[in-house]
Amino acid sequence: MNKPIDLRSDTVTTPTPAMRRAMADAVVGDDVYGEDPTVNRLETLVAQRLGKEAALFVSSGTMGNLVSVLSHCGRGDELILGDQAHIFHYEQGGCSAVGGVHPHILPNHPDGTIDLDRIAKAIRSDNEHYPATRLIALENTHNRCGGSVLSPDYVDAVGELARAHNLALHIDGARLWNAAQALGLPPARLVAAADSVSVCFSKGLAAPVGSAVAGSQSFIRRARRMRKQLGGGTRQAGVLAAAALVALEEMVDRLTEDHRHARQLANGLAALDGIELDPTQIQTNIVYFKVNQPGWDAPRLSQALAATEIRINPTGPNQLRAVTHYQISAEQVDWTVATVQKLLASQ
Ligand code: TLP
Repeated sequence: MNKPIDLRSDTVTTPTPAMRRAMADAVVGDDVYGEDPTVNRLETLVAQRLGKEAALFVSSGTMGNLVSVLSHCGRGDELILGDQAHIFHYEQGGCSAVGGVHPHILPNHPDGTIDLDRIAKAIRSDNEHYPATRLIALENTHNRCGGSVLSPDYVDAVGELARAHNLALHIDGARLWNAAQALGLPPARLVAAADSVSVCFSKGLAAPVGSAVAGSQSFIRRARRMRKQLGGGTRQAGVLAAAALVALEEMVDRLTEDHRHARQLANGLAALDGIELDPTQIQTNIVYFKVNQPGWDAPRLSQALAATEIRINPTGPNQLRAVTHYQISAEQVDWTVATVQKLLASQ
């Protein structure tokens, strides 16, 4: 068996041979002067794929989200987002720490949505006591909601609500490519209602580094300034953009394989005594499951698996998350299920 079997995240993927070749051969220039032809080509392609006027290469998904929030909001402005959002949980509170932006969290449903009427009620009226609501943020696919996919109709409805109140809509699309594959729709359709989108090349698409934000020309002009302010104006970034171009051109269609492996893993685990999960809920490449066997909890199972070179992170006292990706095969999935079964049976 090919080991380690690293299911901690799709961020662990390493670049493909085609990416390494493209990186070595990349034509580069100084991107702060706008003179890196490979970065420019990537930004044009991303804007096209997302149906937006322009795009900007950034270092990470976290930077893409922060640059977007800073471009839409000033200090003291309010951002409405789900209580399970990556921006809220895993980005060092950057919106408030760096931007002075006030997060207004609303409950996410398990499918990643937030009730429209809750959003409508959360939008502040014009009153000197209140912060000014400026932005709504959604996440697609939704990481902490099990890789769930937001429907284009839902996103459109949130966009309509945002426009009716003169607010902007941002989509954290770190795994938008997975959502598009799962729905069989072009990514642009999924973000038609959004004023800004961030997407990643370094998750399921296996590029070593890089994300992008997309939106109108005026949004991207501001985003360029915000990226510079954060220290993210990089120079010969074409070596990275070259890998991201391969990611976009060669790695999107194969995401359905990761989704198939996630369903295989979920079906296998769901059949085991001591494991709790509903495999019908798996839509993309993320599988959350619970261990409820006496004597076992998530940290212990994670450690026992690590000792067999299978890496799965605990995400709560009894919950773990496994993520399938380019470097996980069907055989490794079966091996993982069999190992979990053996461990739980051994006490
Ligand atoms: N998510 C990582 C961890 O940070 C949890 C993972 O392993 O899933 N948006 C979403 C929805 C994400 O899942 C992530 C990464 C990001 C943004 C941030 O991307 P990076 O890691 O490039 O800053």
